[in-house]
Amino acid sequence: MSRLVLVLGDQLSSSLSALQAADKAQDVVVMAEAADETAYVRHHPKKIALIFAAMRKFARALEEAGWQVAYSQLDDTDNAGSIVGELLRRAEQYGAQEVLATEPGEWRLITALKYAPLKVHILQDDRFIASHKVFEDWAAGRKQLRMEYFYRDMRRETGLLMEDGQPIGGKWNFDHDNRKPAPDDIAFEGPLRFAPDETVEEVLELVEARFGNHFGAVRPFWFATTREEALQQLDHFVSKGLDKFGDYQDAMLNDNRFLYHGLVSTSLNIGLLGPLEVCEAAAQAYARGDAPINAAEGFIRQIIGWREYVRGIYFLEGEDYPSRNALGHTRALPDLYWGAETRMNCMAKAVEQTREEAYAHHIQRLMVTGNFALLAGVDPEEVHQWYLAVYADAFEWVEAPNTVGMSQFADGGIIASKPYVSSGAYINRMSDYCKSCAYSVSTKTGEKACPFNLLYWHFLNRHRERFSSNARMGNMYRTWDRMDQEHRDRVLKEGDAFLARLEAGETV
Ligand code: FAD
Ligand code: DLZ
Ligand code: SF4
Repeated sequence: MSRLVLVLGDQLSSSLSALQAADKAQDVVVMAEAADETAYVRHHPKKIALIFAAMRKFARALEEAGWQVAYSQLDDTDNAGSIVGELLRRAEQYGAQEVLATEPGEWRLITALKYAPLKVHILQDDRFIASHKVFEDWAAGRKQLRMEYFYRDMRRETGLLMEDGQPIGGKWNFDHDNRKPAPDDIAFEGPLRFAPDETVEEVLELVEARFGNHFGAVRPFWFATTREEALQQLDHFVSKGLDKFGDYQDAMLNDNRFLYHGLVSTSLNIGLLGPLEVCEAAAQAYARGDAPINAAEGFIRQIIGWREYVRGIYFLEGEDYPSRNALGHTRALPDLYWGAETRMNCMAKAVEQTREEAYAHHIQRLMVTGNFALLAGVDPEEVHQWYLAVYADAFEWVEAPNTVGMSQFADGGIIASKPYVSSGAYINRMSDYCKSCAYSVSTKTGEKACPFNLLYWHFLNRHRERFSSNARMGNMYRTWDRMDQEHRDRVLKEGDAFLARLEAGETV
């Protein structure tokens, strides 16, 4: 009797464990564009288009490789609208009773599969370097989890940038050499832009018709939607952009959205690329002398370090992780996150780019939109749902720990040892945003004062009890305490007034 083989929209890898465990001669692959999956948050239309286009092309590639594929398009009249609904429908159609599934990257879907009235075998997702067991063993008994130590184990495990058991260059981490402010000129032309073919065009029309009212522009659409395109994108970045990745990974510019970033997360996260091949490409560029160690090491650390680490935390911490709220923040997400007018140029730029590209790089996510939400005390679950909706690379296993943990400190310090908050000075140092802003970054109080300056101290003051004993934050509190009382009172009063205006929906 045939079994069903579930392939989700972010599982587009021919090495997928469910496919490996199946029998091409008799099992049926089930892939479904499911209304429920498009609706649990209001995904950016580009994200939906990316997933549907890549799913359709992957289904075709599976058929060409001899698989029988039962593919449901969103508008098919008999589409049941949910993953489990589609499995039940296909089970009846093919007389199947068992399902092979690779573990989804979201607790929501894992639970749905577990309770489905079918025998579902959930297999490990081995497209990652560290299995759940490896991560659990690593974490067991440690008082504090820190990515850096996990990363070193991953270097040893993969042998990436290692020589005779030691890190190449004599250090594990070259971050000290990275994080330079934005340069005047960017030599990298940015990512390759793939023109829509017939399949993509069909999907774009569907997405425009069904999700045109979601936040975000569906066109121009140029993401890689096949493994071949993803490999071209990777090769383009490694040969032309990687050399300066380390230097400028934290820089931000008004007129350059991609700087020296790889744009590989969309392909990695839907399975078109694997983490090891991406890292090996970077390690080879270093070996050839095409990229310095600070760039290759920095890039590889993001993937075998951060990417694996946040996944480990998501599964270790359990289902309630995305709704944690250690700081008790309750403010509603301000409308400016959905494009309402704002006078803060950094926020306007980050949101505008998010709307147009479904992409913002790490520092825009962390130190602009994330920083503002944290300083303003926005409910972290609302922040989480925003990030999950608006970025094309957002799947809960990677988005939630980055948002809830790293960016909002809502997990109480599991991912980050201190909150990522900064005043406007950091944004000014790393970008040219402040030069064209209605606020003045060097002004601390008054009408022109940069809101990040006011809210930074407001945040520290209102969370004093929790953070003043944090060794990494003592300096900040000492600086605050040295300011004269009158100034501090004024900052807090103006901070309150700013938050009241934000709450009232005024343009800030
Ligand atoms: P590059 O800057 O070129 O980096 C290379 C690769 O490293 C990325 O493709 C990505 O796979 C990996 N990487 C880098 N940083 C991280 C990280 N912190 N966690 C996991 N992988 C990382 N990344 C996602 O893939 N999906 C998300 O939903 C997501 N949400 C985020 C939310 C917040 C609040 C923050 C602060 C970060 C988030 N990140 C997320 C991490 C990071 O911003 C993106 O991975 C990166 O911007 C993707 O662009 P890129 O491919 O050009 O990356
Ligand atoms: C994000 C997403 C969207 C928008 N649509 C689909 C879909 O129609 N079918 C599907 O199989 N997967 C989709 N996904 C991805 C899932 O919602 C989910 O985030 C991942 O499978 C979790 O690993
Ligand atoms: Fe952002 Fe403040 Fe700079 Fe304006 S002055 S761009 S609000 S950091």
